[in-house]
Amino acid sequence: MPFLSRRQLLKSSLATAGALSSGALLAACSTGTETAARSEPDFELNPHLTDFGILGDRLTQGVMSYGNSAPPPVLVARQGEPFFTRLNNSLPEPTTVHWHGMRLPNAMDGVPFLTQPYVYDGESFDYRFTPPDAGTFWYHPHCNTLTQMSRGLNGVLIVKERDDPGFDADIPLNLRDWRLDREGQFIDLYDLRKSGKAGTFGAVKTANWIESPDYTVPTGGLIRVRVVISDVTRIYRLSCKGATAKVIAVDSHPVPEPFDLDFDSFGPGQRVDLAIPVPQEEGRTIRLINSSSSKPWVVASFTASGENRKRDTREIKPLSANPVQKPDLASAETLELDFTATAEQAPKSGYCGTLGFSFWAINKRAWQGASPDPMAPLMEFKLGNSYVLNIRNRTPHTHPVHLHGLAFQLLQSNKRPIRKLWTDTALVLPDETIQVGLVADNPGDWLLHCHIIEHQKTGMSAYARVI
Ligand SMILES: [Cu+2]
Repeated sequence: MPFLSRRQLLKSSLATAGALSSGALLAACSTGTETAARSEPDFELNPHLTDFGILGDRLTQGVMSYGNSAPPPVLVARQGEPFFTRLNNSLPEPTTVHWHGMRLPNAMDGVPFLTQPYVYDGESFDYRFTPPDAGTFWYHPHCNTLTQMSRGLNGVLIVKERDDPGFDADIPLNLRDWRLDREGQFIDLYDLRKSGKAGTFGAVKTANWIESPDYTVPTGGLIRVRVVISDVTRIYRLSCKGATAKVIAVDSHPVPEPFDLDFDSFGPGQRVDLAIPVPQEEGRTIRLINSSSSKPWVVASFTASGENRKRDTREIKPLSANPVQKPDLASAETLELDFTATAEQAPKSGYCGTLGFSFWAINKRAWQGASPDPMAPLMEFKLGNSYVLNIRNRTPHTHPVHLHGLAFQLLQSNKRPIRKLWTDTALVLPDETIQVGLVADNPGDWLLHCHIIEHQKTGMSAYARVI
């Protein structure tokens, strides 16, 4: 896999600094001031190669994890309080950390060549930001992404609300597949023919690196389950048996009125927070089920145990909204984004884990998402202005369309009724046009890409500049 040498990088990092808007640098500086007094990180992430028993005692070799152990740690931050994580790279290749869904200073966004240089083996990088929003987020590399994520580098980040919403248990579920053979060893991480279609799926399906784990939860309690779809390909269609699960947040943002989980679809990169009333009888089990493939399976289950907490389902209330600015639709400029297939071709330059082909494009441009000479931005937003984007999927496959650094609101679809939720990742169906609105309130260069990583890495990537 080709990577830039340090010498090549010196040239490109100057270009990166030039590409950053002065606003982005200002934002980065202000974060530094806020946290200047804090020299000790809240967390250290040490990406490294290890062996791990995903299939029990058949140790999988060449797994990547972030902690001193595996799976990657669940990081916890607090809304409105400085958060500081140090990345110490112990992999034999460069990496970075992207904080998915986080509205943060551009220099902390973790995209090589666009927002920061590579972090090589033996080097460290400090990520400092203050999360404005509470909710469920996640973190992953944006360098050699398909390999590093497929081998294990994707973890959950919880930003706690200022006021405790009062659940009896809080369970993160990191959902992902593994491309393993029966002996538990990695097979080819993708099949190029599938990259030009829905993407390549893994055979071993896990939650928190366990196949169908069962968690003990308080009898009669109210539990919060934070589902994170960290898989590189799979779209989930979730339902719950044994209890009525209420959706209380999607993609970190609380929903105005909790609604029943009813075979709702969530794509790679997306999160859904569920409030689930546990049965009042000890030993009863709740099952979270995925039905997006021909054979549905239990993603995870929860078994009631201990004294009856006798919580009332009417205690499930909307969470406090995050402080997101609503777009002014009357003054908003409308931009068109066409997601299409493209003529198959090899990219001009191949860095940072390119798959060596282009199959996809946004507005007729195919980009691998990371190269020493970034293409011009796909669109420029004026800082503080409102925009409407018509995201048009002209392909026969569903695409989870992710925008870094900014939250946007789903407005309408030409195919189906949709909830006007706030998000960072819109799941756009074949032949669907989803209209979204946003305020460009965060300066910098923000990546826009499909979160099916094979699509991202074969052309379905671009970036927006807020200046
Ligand atoms: Cu896609």
